Amino acid sequence: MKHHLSRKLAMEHIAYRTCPLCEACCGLEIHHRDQEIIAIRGNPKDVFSAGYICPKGVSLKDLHQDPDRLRKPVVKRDGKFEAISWDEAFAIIEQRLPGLIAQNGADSVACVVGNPAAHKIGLLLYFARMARSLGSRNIYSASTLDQMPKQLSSGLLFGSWLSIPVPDIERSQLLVILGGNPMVSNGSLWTVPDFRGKAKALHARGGKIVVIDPRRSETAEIADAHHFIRPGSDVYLLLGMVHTLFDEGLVRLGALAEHVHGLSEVQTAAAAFAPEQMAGRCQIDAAQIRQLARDLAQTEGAVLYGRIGTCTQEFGTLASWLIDVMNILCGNLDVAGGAMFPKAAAFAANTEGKPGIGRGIISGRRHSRVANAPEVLGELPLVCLAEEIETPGAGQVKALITVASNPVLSSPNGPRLSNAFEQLDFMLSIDIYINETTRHADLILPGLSPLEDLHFDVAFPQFSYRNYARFSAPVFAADTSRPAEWEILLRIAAIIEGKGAACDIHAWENELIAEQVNKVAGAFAPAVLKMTQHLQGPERQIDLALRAGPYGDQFGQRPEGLNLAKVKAAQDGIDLGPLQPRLPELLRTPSGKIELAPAMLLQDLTRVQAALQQPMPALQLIGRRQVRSGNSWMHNLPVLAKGPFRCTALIHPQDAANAGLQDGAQAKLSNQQGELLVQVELSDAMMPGVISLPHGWGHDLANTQMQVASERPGVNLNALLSDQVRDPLSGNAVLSGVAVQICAV
Ligand SMILES: Nc1nc2c(c(=O)[nH]1)N[C@H]1C(S)=C(S)[C@@H](COP(=O)(O)OP(=O)(O)OC[C@H]3O[C@@H](n4cnc5c(=O)[nH]c(N)nc54)[C@H](O)[C@@H]3O)O[C@H]1N2
Ligand SMILES: Nc1nc2c(c(=O)[nH]1)N[C@H]1C(S)=C(S)[C@@H](COP(=O)(O)OP(=O)(O)OC[C@H]3O[C@@H](n4cnc5c(=O)[nH]c(N)nc54)[C@H](O)[C@@H]3O)O[C@H]1N2
Ligand code: SF4
Ligand SMILES: [Mo]
Repeated sequence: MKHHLSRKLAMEHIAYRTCPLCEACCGLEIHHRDQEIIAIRGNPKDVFSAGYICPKGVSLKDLHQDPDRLRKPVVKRDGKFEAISWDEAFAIIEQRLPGLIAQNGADSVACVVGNPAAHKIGLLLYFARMARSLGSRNIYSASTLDQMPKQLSSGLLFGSWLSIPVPDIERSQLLVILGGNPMVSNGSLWTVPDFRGKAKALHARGGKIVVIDPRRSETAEIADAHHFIRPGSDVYLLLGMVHTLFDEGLVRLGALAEHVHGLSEVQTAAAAFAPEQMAGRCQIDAAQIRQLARDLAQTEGAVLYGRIGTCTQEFGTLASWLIDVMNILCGNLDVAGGAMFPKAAAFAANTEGKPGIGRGIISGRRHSRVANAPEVLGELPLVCLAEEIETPGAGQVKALITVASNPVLSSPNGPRLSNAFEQLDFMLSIDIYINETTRHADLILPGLSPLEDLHFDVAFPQFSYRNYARFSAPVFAADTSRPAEWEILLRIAAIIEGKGAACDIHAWENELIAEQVNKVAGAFAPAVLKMTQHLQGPERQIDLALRAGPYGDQFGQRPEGLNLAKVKAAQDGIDLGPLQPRLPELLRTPSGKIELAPAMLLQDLTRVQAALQQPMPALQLIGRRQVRSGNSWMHNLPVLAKGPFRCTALIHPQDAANAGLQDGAQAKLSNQQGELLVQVELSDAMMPGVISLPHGWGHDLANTQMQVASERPGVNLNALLSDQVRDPLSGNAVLSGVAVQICAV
């Protein structure tokens, strides 16, 4: 009997769970026996990802079990971290933070939020809540290392920050990829699980893929054509293509004609940038530039997709803008097979308010104290953080809260940030590791394992190749003494607002929700609140957003519509169909038009004119993503860390020969910013004159607790990048195309 019972207890279960480790948002099966994970697989019945999984998805097991992952708050005493209780931890925050704010003002506390927050609803929604309570101008995030240029250009064109069109890949016949490598990254600002499978299907129906990249990337390997481009020069290529469309009479706005403002301004602006003048700058033949433009204009179902390579450069906002300009001028926006706008089931600004018109976006409402950099989307550029800590005077940053971010490795001039963090009066990190950044903290508060947390994607359904809704419940129950991350952030907010560390945050949250609902629901508010009162935290937010959303049950007025209970019940997700045309309904610009020629962008072209006169560096450095890696923090997971050493510098054999370097040699990679000792790997996939090194490495710093990662630390690419250059419009860092030298050691 006893034997029988234990076998029954140990039965294998399958839990369904969205992977939070990259933008592909794959639906996974977690096979487990009690607390033991037996296997992690792609869920073949998932309506969105249909069974796809990559090695990182499998690594969720290692992450869940990682002995280095923090389970308890740790406080630094005499230079060493010690585990403490949650009550003690919040008491420390209450002792330190409000006093600092009272003495030095809210701006003296900076917050940095990192990439994993985009994948965790508790962090995403409640970081915003905490930042609101704080009211500091010093809010920073990984967005200014990544996609801020695209958000700014989209905001200017379409009126909201996340109205970013994505390739309708299931119907495209020509996909041109500029500065993205979805075969490795699994897509970005484009949620497209199993890119390889979708590319295969595109080829099977006679379609073509063209990749433009300084490296013959893994995506270029499966493409029909690949063109090298000089790093940082996309703006020249794009201006040459836009010029060609006007020059050769290829502009056709189609159904968009009546919704576009500023066509003639764009024509006038592009006149000065003929492909014949641009070719030398981007190192793509003028004839090739013209042909690319013709192909995009003359193919039914063509789309130009640009990603991080086009953002992390000095002209990031211009390049991001020109990609949309190309799609619009070619008649490829908002049509099947072209660039289309998803319609998310919840949380999308472009489904809220009056359709077709809005307030648009504003930037520059505040400026950073030292560099006078404009605020964009409520943030300042992350490259400005170190100087804000170091520079004395009113408004100096004296305390820091990091939330799921590792800027010492992920931001330019990481070593300077590392030193600056040592000057802080107080540093609090909400993080799961003691790593290169959090080792500087006075206190670290760990979140739950993803498998102990619920999951609902807030942002990615706004960039998905298909519309869908999906929710994952926690796979494992968390230790009841541990708060979820939303509760951690809300409690910190309560402390900042003077409600005390012992505040009943659940009651407070009910008040906050009531305020929010009263504002939008008017007379219906009491009914809406009643319908959702059994839920709390993120679950209540999701239910409210789904019900009010474009497919929602409208709190009972459309009974067939979505709500949280229905989405929860669908373990494989709910398919909401292929992308549909959304113009002009999606627009939220004050004019109700697509603003094709925003003044801020036209003015910035003078900077391009000036740059045309600048010399071009002989050797430039770019980054590289890798399948078994996720920015800076997954190198501690054994299943990903195994295999060959990956933090190598790829260099073209000719450049290697010029520097007297052989495959596998150690070399000094340097510039005015610093120097790194790197292992060289010869590769004819590199454009001559370009070296590629992955980012997120350099795990050899003292006092971290990441055993596996520290065994093969690699080097920190960002030690060679300057924090003094950025795209001035978006504040985005320049991560690509930096001048370097290389020599043998
Ligand atoms: N040179 C160069 N630099 C780059 C890039 C590049 O291409 N080249 N890419 C940039 C880009 S696109 C990005 S997005 C940034 C990313 O840079 P960051 O935003 O700094 O993100 P990560 O490096 O992913 O570090 C994630 C942090 O979150 C913690 N963490 C992980 N999971 C959780 C969790 O569940 N809860 C909490 N609280 N913490 C967690 C990790 O321990 C780690 O400290 O890097 C940028 N840096
Ligand atoms: N396995 C894995 N997946 C990831 C991540 C990871 O670290 N590992 N990180 C995630 C994150 S945070 C993000 S933001 C996404 C990013 O997703 P992607 O944008 O697809 O990122 P990358 O793979 O870095 O691809 C950028 C490409 O641009 C090229 N490039 C570099 N400089 C230039 C340039 O100046 N012009 C042009 N045209 N091309 C250039 C590079 O050679 C590279 O092939 O990936 C996400 N997915
Ligand atoms: S592709 Fe991204 S979402 Fe899918 S399993 Fe891999 S890491 Fe997870
Ligand atoms: Mo990113």
